[in-house]
Amino acid sequence: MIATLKFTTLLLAVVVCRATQDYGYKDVEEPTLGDSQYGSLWPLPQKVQMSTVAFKLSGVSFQIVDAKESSSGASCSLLQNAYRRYDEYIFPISRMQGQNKKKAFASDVSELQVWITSADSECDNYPSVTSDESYELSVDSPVAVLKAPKVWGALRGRGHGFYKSINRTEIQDFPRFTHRGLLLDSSRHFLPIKVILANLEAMAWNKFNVFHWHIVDDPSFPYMSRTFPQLSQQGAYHPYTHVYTPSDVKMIIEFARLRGIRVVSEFDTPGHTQSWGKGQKDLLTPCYSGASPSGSFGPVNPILNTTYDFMAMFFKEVSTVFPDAYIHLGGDEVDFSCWKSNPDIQKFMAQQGFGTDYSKLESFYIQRLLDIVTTTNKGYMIWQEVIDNGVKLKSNTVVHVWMGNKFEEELQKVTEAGFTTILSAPWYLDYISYGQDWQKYYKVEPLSFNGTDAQKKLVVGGEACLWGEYVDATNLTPRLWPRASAVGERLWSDKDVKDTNDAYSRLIQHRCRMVQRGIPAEPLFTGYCAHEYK
Ligand code: CP6
Repeated sequence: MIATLKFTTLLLAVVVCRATQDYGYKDVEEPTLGDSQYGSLWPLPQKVQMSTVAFKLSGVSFQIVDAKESSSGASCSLLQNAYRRYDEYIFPISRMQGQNKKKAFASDVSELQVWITSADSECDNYPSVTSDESYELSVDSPVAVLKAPKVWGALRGRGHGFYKSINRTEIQDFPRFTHRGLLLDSSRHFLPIKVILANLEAMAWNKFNVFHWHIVDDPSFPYMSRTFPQLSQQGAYHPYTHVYTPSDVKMIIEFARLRGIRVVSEFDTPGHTQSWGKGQKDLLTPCYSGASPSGSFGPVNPILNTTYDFMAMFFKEVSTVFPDAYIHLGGDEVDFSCWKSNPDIQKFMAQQGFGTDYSKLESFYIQRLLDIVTTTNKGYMIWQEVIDNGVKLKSNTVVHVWMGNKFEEELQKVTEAGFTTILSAPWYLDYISYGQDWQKYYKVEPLSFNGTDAQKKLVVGGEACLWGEYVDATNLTPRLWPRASAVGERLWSDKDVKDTNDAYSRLIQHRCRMVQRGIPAEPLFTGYCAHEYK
């Protein structure tokens, strides 16, 4: 799998990139480039002590091993898998070709010992909201030690500066926010599995831990359902090539698990469902033009019992296919015009005493859907409109704040009502502009709203979103990276880590590292990467 990630087979010893400091004139705001005392660390750990004493990793003998005291070892395929990945990143092809037969020097780091300290390493679990991702890394000669209570921390600790040369370092690290997500949209354009996997890998390098899979939407339905195969047969862009089969989905979930990443699927209703209607008769509301049906369809039809029968069966399947404790149920951007045009809906509104308030009808639908999903023992996430419309929610519901205007007020409101929340409003990476917009994402402070400490604790993180209207396999990866890295550091590192000049220096190097490892991350500005050669 990793082999497919390597478009580059570059082999230079140093991983330091420098941009030229003399730009002539500046037409964009430009941070000044100096060397960060933290080298290329990204995202910045909570606590770092780095000395100027540098060690080499001894080429032949360097290895990652289980510490003797570790509660997890050879039988933990998650760890062994991670060792192999990092070994390949550090020594791209020299090992395979049997080169690098140099003898180890006394000053070398010859071993990284990985020590899982808690009795239950959670090796075979899925990552969850409560997973402990903390770790301590001590780099010394001749051995470096990575200590973590659980395997999740060990995964986060790798990826740090294990390059061919490394300073003596002590790191104690843990995330500021527990939910650090990335939304990808596989409906506006089909995203090949390869692209999804490559970006899961890049997510892990940036310490993201949630893949929010906005899998279906209006334009296409690529999820292959066992219970309702006609949904993708009729609703996908292509019934065989542009679908995710059950085994594809399994593979993506396992690939993510091995990197400590949760997969939260979103099946957005009652809006954004045009593609569902192709394979499921009577699911959508027929729109009327005057007294007769116009032939077009609106949101899910909330007044038919068959709708709820379908949803119960569908979400029962989804709850078994996706192991995560949460399902994202959408609930955003419901267009009322079709409901308003339909005489049966009008009659139902009158019977229920909803008057002409269609948000009451929307709430009626969502309420029933939530009750259905509750019977599958899953928690749910929903877009902010659902709470704005006054739907009653289970106390463990995660409210997803996405509307750009006044997100601080929304966070205040949602947390005042006692709900857990995550933020996306400032992080739409599908929007592009000239210049260094990563700084704009970087400068966001999620807790800048008015609220008590208890309210602030309810903000568990955020998600960078890459909506797919203008994105497919050709441009997804460079559009995401390194811009999403800015969000990654904001969600992982301490709130006081906000020096954009220091970030700029580290991010340039981090971006070069991603490029060297085969992720075509776009440049931040003029400059070059040291691993480039003619
Ligand atoms: N698709 C879906 C989208 C958006 C939403 N839902 C969206 C639209 C505009 C902005 C941000 C997001 N493209 N299904 C809303 C959550 Cl600015």
